[in-house]
Amino acid sequence: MWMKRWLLQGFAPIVLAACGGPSAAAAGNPFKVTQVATFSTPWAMAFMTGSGRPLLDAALVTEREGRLWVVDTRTGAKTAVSGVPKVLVAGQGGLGDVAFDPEFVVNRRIYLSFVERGPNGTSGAALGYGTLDLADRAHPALKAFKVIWRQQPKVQGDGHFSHRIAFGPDGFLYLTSGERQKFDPAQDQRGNLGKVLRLTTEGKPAPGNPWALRGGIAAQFWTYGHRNLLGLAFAPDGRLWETEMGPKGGDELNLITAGRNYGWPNASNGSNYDGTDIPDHKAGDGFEPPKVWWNPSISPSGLLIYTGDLFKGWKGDAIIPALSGEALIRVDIQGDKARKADQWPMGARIRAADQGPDGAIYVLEDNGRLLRLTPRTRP
Ligand SMILES: [Ca+2]
Repeated sequence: MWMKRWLLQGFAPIVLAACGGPSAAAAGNPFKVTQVATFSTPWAMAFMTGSGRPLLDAALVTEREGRLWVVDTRTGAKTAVSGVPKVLVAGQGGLGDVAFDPEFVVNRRIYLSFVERGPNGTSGAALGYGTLDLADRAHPALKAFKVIWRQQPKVQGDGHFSHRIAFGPDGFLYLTSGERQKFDPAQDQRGNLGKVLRLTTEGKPAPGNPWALRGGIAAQFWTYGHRNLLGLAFAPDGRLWETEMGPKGGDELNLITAGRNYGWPNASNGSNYDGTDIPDHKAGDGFEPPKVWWNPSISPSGLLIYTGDLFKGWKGDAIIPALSGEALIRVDIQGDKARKADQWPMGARIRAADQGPDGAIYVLEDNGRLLRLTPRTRP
C-alpha cells in the first residue's frame, strides 16, 4: 500500500548514498545518484530539444510494453499519455524510441518507433508521429498518430529491431533499422534492414542520399552493413555517431559517414555466438571499422553525446549505457577520433541515457528506475 501510494503520487527525489541501495552505483563513481521515478520495462526517454522549452524539467519515457509517460524530473510525478499506437510486444519488440520534432514548440509533434505485427507470424519496426496535446496537464494525449515508415521486409523473430531516432542539423530524420538477427539483409540493397536511414520528417527518402539515383528502397539508405544499432546521436560539430551491438566481443562505436559499408556480417572484431569466427576489420577490406570496440561485450543500449556544463571536461564526449556491462561508459571524442576513457560500474543493466536541461545525466535502469546523476562535488 505504501509503495502503491508512493508510485501514484510521485515523490520527492531520494538521494542514494555512495554505499546505498543494492544496485546503487559504485562509491568511486564521480557522480551522485538520485532516484527520480520508477517504470516497468522502460526503453527510451527524451527531453524536449530546441528553443522555448515549455516542458522544462519534463521528459517523455517509453515503456516497451506500450506505454508513454510524461515525467516531471524534479518531482518524479508521472502522467500517462493516451493515444499511443497499439504495438506488438514480444522479445525485444514493443514501443521503442521517442523524439521531439525540432519544431515541437510550433507543431507539437513527437515521433515514436515501435514494432507492429505482419502476416504469417512476421513483424517489423515502424515509425510514426502524432501531436502531443498538453493542454490538460493531467491528461496528456497523443493525437492524429500516423505511420510514415516501415521495416521491409517483415520477418519472423523478435530481435534486433533497433529503431533509434536522431534529428540531424540538416533537419532530416536519421533512423536505425536492425538486421532482425538475419545477418545477410545488412548487405542486401533490396531491403532496409541493417541500415542507417536518412528520411524527411514525413518518412520519405531525404534528398541527396548516397543511393538516391538508384531509387526504390535504396534511396532511404545513409549507411549499411549494420547489426543491432541502439544508439544514434549527433555531436555538436555535426558528426553522427552510432553504437551497435555486435556478435560476441564485437560491440562498436562507429562514426557514421554517408555511403559507407560497416561490414556486418562479413567483418567484425567479434565472433559468432556459435563459436565460428568472423574476419576482423582490417585496412583495405572495403569496410568501415569501428572507432572503439569492446571485448568482452558490454551491450550498448543507447548513446548520449554530452553537451552540458555540469560535468566539466565531458563536453562532446560519448556517454554510453550498457546492459550486460552493467555500466555507464565515457568515450573521449575529439573530432573524428575516439578513445575509451571511463567505465563506471552501475550495479544494474542500464537501458538508456539522456541529458537534462541543466546538464544532469539521466539513466534508465532496465529494471525500471530512473536515476539522475549530478557531479559528486560541485566546483
Ligand atoms: Ca572476428
